Amino acid sequence: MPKMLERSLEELFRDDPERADAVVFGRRLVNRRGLLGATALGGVGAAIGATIPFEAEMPVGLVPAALAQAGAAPAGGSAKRTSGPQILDFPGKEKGLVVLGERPLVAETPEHLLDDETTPTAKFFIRNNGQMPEAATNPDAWKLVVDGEVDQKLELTLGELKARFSPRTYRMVLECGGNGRSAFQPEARGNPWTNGGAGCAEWTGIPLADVLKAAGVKDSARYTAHYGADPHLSGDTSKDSLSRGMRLPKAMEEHNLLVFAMNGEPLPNVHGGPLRLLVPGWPGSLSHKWVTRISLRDREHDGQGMTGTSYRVPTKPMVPGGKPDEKDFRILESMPVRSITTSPMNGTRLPSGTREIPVRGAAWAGDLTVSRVDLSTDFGQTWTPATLAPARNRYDWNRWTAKLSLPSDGYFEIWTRGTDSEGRMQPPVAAGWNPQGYGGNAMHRVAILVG
Ligand SMILES: Nc1nc2c(c(=O)[nH]1)N[C@H]1C(S)=C(S)[C@@H](COP(=O)(O)O)O[C@H]1N2
Ligand SMILES: [Mo]
Repeated sequence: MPKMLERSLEELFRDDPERADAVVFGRRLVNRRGLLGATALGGVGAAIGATIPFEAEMPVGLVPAALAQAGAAPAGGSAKRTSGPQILDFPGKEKGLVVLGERPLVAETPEHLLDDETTPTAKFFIRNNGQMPEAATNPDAWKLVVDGEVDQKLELTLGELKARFSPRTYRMVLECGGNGRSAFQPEARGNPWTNGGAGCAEWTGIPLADVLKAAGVKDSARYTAHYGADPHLSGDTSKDSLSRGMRLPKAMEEHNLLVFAMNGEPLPNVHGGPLRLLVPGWPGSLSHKWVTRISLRDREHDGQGMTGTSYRVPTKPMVPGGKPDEKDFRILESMPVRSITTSPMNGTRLPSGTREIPVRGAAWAGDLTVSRVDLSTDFGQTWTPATLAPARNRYDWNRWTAKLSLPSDGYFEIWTRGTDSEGRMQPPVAAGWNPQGYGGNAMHRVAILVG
């Protein structure tokens, strides 16, 4: 259908969901509530071009996934966007990543490109806050300083790090704190990620804890502070483009690595090479790229990205779109559970008569583990469990598979819902609105058309 109509429907759903529902699902409203004539814009047929076998189960006000995410178009109805998605053109990156911002460079991986067991570097999302530094000509000469609340300040080159400590390799999810943001209504401030601000690669590096222990962690140490070589966007050398930190107990976990290789290759510049931190489970912003200094502090860090509403979420529900009271905010730590369908792709058309469909995807849950993934094709009335492949190590994702049956031809949505090891499930819509849209983990919905 034409882009203009998609846009206006999206806007209508946002501004007046009841009326939008009446426009798109006019026929259902006639049957159930007698509100509208059956001719309202031709109802379902005009909007989607198919019957909806489970139309009666469709929640009022739901934007059909086929309209909200038509093709590879980003979800969330960002009114700023008038044309289709901008596809990233960057050396070493596959075509298909979607640019969310050019300065600084930010690009996400649409869900269907996260279909590999291990996310190839060519498909891995990019998130910069500042300017990208020049690629290092002599990686082993890269310098890291460890100072602050330590017995002995350390200054190590990457070469020395590799020689002095034993590297580990883990497959771990790296996820931006704002992943899922585009599902918030009203729109939250920041890059409008769908679910593509995440990837799961094999990271090789030196455990941060080993290096901190070598420096000698003082009793007074409470928090880390991370610094890197990327200049602030403004060029102002007195400002950091980012400087975040974490509580000491998290910092001492064995999976935090000072990474120098990604998927078996030297860490590329765009991902923070030659040296970055990888702190799994918590917002990606802790995984400092081009890392030059890690300082231990005797109090919560107050660097760029630690204050105000940055990487913070409300401790009590706030009115969506309302004014934040910063005293009711806490630092976002573990990321929430998320499951994505990586095949079929949103908008897939299947031959008439298809009654069974293989579905696969991935799920992860911050510091926790995934206890189950369930799928629905009838707008959440009934659920089918997926089979989870085991995680290789802590912080790995679980790949999952399922077979779903379809009762007839028509328009369906595949909904996937992850449950974490504490029993928390993904909500159908983004819950817990906050000004910068963190923690949005609405269920992933994929539209398919049979026939
Ligand atoms: N030095 C530095 N490190 C950084 C950033 C940055 O802008 N500068 N962005 C952070 C954010 S917000 C995320 S989500 C991840 C993204 O890592 P990637 O670009 O390798 O995917 O890097 C983090 N590390
Ligand atoms: Mo991020």
